[in-house]
Amino acid sequence: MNKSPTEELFWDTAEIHEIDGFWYYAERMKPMAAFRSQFECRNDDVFLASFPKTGTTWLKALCHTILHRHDQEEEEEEEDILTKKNPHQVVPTLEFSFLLGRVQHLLLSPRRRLMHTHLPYSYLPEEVTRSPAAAAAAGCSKLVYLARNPKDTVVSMWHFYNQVHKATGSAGPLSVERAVESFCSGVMPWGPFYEHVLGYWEESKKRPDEVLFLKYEELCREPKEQGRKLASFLGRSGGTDDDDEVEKVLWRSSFGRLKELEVNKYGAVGEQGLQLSHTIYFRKGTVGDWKNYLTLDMAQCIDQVTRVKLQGTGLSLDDF
Ligand code: PAP
Repeated sequence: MNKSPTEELFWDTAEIHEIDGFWYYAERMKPMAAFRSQFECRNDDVFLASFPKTGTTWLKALCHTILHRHDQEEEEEEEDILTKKNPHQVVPTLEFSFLLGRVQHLLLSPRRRLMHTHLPYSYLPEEVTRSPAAAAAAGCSKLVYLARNPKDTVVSMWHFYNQVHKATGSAGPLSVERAVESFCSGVMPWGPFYEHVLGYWEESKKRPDEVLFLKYEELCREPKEQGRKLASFLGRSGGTDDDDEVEKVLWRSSFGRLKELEVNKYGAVGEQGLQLSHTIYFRKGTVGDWKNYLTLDMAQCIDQVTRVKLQGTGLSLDDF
């Protein structure tokens, strides 16, 4: 069967479709469209956005902890929901489950809502992306985007999908060369990567009070500064005297802690018979792991695409 130019097979397994320059899993298109047309925004909503494998799990844990740590006075360790649920269960990715009714409780919750999306900025519901003037008049939700070094993103993604394929038996392992090729071509779910990053980057420059752009590498390099910035953006503390508070948030959300929690060691996430161990979300959690997997040629090829795509945008390779 001939495929139209707007349909492809991602890594020989999953059907993906192109809409307005971005690629999406065919099976996700209905919930995505429902999210886009039916979602009703509240002024105090917090949206997290990220390209896959750029640190979503970390961002979810951080923001949940910042926003809800004080819901219970002197919350004890065992009352921390992250000890019982994986961050993806605590902060759902809306377009995955919008039609399944799984996010109803969140959408109806009287608490400040914390949600995530992998969708590009241009696909978000209009209610979320309304113009600064309209937002200023009506109040506006907040949006936090997390970006990551493209080479580390590719490597993380390569490990992830190979594990998914192993779990589903849908395909054998894919070579890292193929992963790099597909990343650079942009033909991948939620891709192209660079346009995804730039959509949020540009918006963060236009609306810095409502859109915060964070980098995984900066979070690793200067966690306290970045943690404080995030808390302050979300309207929770951020003064220079609350170091303890920031430390607690960082510790609760840290890779080392989350990876060792029972729920993440032995729990699984699943739908339609497929069970993926939560361990899949906690591999290494470091900066620069690409050096262990990419050849010099592959790295140079990604760097070259990165330079071209980021030219004149105010972002550069050195940012990551
Ligand atoms: P997703 O798109 O499937 O939600 P996402 O969480 O964005 O995945 O990315 C997973 C990466 O974040 C993994 O990177 P790695 O493959 O290079 O190791 C994972 O290890 C890393 N990660 C998960 N939790 C944390 C954390 N608390 N701190 C730092 N990195 C983390």
